[in-house]
Amino acid sequence: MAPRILLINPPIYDFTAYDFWLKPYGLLSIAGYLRGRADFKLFDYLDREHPFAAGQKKLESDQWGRGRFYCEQIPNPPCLEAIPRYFRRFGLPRNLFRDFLTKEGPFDFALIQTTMTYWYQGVREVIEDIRGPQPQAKIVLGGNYVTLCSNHAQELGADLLVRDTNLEPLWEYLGIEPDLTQPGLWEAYRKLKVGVLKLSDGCPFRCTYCSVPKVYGKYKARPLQRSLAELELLCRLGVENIGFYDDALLFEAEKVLFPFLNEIIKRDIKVNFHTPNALNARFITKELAELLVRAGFKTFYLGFESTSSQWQNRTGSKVFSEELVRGAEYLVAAGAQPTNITAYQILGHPHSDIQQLEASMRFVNGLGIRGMLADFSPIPGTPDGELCRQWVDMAEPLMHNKTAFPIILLGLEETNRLKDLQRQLNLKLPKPAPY
Ligand code: B12
Ligand code: SF4
Repeated sequence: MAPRILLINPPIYDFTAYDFWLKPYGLLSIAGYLRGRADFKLFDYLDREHPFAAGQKKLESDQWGRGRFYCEQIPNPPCLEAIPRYFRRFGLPRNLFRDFLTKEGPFDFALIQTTMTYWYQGVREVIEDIRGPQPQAKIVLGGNYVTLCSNHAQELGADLLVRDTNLEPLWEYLGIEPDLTQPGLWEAYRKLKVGVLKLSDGCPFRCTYCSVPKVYGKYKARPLQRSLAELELLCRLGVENIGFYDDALLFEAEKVLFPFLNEIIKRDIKVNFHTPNALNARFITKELAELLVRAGFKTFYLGFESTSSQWQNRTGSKVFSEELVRGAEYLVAAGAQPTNITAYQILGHPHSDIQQLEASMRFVNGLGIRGMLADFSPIPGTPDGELCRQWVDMAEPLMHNKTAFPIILLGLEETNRLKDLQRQLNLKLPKPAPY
């Protein structure tokens, strides 16, 4: 008999969380490789199409499929007590999962997605809730937290940790041969409006604040046919918006992205694409900008971080100011709405002294595009994360929290001032024209 496998995307414990095209893509990809070889059930605490969340006005999606999660306020964890922000549990209520287990169990395996390192409390909650009623279920953890904080993750009491991108230990443990040509198991959702795609793994840059180069090694394109099959599957399921999770979506575009976009246009696929994980403006050419817009890209997030050349050079030189200017110009000329183009800038980076953040914010605003402050999360094993040991206990993943770190480094007043300034600058931009 095929093994019964429970897939879980845990709730989030954090100060803030917003459904910015969030899907448990690693988990769904793995389940896809096992399609037809196991009996799957999915419980996604962050599924806003779940009947509990779907009817609630305040949880409704915006025009691109983003929206708020259901949440409950809870006390700050002791190590974050000094952070004057409300701490919350985001996601479906705990009793829904307990009822689900009673109704749908028993399971042979429970596979749990882990994402941000500082979100491990949700993973712990899920493990606790499975252990009681389902003692026979073997619990497997994989994803970012397990990879970056293996020692810490070991203490949560799972049966297997799948680190990095090597999935051999997982196939061996489950005793199933995967079919690596299969797309993600998106049909596990009963209703789906937002999907995710990834055309490549890794990144050719080595930014000092990022873990991607170390975890993924060399940049590698994924097979085009598999990506197209995944896109077709998402469209068949009724998806309207798709976010790309690539770290370097525009790298070697002529080999990877161009063929993909041309195929979308040829097949007349109508779906809105988004790039929450940031594009590199260096690679935006006139031709590429036009193709992106024609293929249906609607929102463009560009990784910029700072206008200071000293800061740029010190952190990996991924993009320079003139490249942002040119990239934004090409996108606008191709028909992208300026207010749907956003440049991310890090807030609370350990080299804030040379970042000239306020000048960078004004520079971005001067281009007529939106700015967004990306709160810095120190990541263990990265040069900048290691630097942060002087301010926080990096062995406690809660201290990697992106809301907390800028406040610890810059102070509450300065953090609030910069956030207010960003809001004011964005308000000065013209309102987007309706689509
Ligand atoms: C997509 C993404 C996002 C999305 C949201 C993702 C989500 N679902 O929550 C967005 C754009 C919103 C986002 C935001 C942020 N992110 Co982010 N993000 C990523 C990214 C690119 C992918 C994460 C992911 O979904 N992986 C799953 C899939 C896509 O990975 P995969 O390669 O197919 O998975 C393989 C293995 O890992 C394994 N696997 C994966 N999952 C599972 C599960 C199981 C059960 C098993 C067995 C195996 C397994 O199997 C796969 C096959 O090889 C990573 C970088 C990266 N490349 O990993 C950063 C990353 C996770 N983000 C990071 C950061 C810093 C942030 C921000 C703080 C940035 C900012 N300042 O705004 C915010 C925080 C948001 C918040 N609310 O706190 C850091 C981690 C920080 C941390 N402390 O953990 C990362 C690692 C990037 C980096 N700079 O190093 N992010
Ligand atoms: S370009 Fe982006 S993904 Fe690549 S190393 Fe820099 S921050 Fe990480």
